[in-house]
Amino acid sequence: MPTLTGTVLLAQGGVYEIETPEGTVEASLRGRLKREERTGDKVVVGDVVDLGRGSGSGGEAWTIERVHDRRSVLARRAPGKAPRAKVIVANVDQVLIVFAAARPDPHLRMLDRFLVIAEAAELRPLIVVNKTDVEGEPAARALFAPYERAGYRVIYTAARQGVGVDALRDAICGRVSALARPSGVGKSSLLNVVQPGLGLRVSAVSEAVNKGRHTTVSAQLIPLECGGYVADTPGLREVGLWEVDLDQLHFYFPEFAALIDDCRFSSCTHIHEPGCAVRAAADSGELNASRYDSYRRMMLGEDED
Ligand SMILES: Nc1nc2c(ncn2[C@@H]2O[C@H](COP(=O)(O)OP(=O)(O)OP(=O)(O)O)[C@@H](O)[C@H]2O)c(=O)[nH]1
Ligand SMILES: [Mg+2]
Ligand SMILES: [Zn+2]
Repeated sequence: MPTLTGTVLLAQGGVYEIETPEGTVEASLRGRLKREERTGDKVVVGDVVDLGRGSGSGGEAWTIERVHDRRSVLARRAPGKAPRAKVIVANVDQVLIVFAAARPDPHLRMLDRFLVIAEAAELRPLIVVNKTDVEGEPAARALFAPYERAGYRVIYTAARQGVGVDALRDAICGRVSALARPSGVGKSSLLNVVQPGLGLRVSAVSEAVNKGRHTTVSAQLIPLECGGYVADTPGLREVGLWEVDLDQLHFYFPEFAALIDDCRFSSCTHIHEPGCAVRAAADSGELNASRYDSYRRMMLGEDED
């Protein structure tokens, strides 16, 4: 019965834009699926769906008949009293975390939070450091060295000069990458050089920073000519840490792994216990102090900003 299978690129006001082998089509939810919809995340960006022809107001129209099982999700907390997940993007392979080396200065606390969100969702994080031309690549590399030491892959780019673009292209082609980034880091500029012809609007940095919000309004999947998609989800900042089990938090800081077995207590939270190997390593400089501080703030709930 399904005549076409495709990937949801955009979901807005009950209309879904779907990329299919026959081009991009618009579809609505079939009546039955619509009635099942409770949380607004029955069909989200990134979903693979089967389409059928149904009768719409203007005659024949595409309707979404079935949603394929999701292999991964990024969810945020739904508004309301009871904690409930609202899926914002489905079928993500990796989280592409973009910061600028300068202008705006990287907010490392936010980077650490994005990394924990990715780790908790079991999605591979990839860090992109753009605008390395501003203060030079060595300065950028020094700033992000703790992340490379922790085992994360960091790609250094300068969108204006086209530096690092091949490495970025290799890392995102053929995969679904969810973007996590503050405003004004050069996301649109980078994607425009990764894929000439995309024509994303580039904003003046001062304007973006002053407004304090993203220029991109709704979640959307950007198809790459080389295969794969980039999911630009302005809501990723709101994904937050609500779903992260604090007992597990130390596992989401990979460079802690070699240390925690040496803590005196197996239940060590690495905050106040005597004989804590993690704190000792932070004190001696073996562990990056800023990373440890991020951990401590998340544990103590001091991380809201
Ligand atoms: N020096 C330098 N400036 C850059 C680079 N990439 C982007 N910019 C500038 O940074 C500003 C913001 O670039 P955008 O590409 O619009 O950034 P964005 O992350 O898409 O911004 P929003 O969508 O507003 O959040 C623009 O003035 C760009 O010209 C870079 O590699 N080096
Ligand atoms: Mg932009
Ligand atoms: Zn400890």
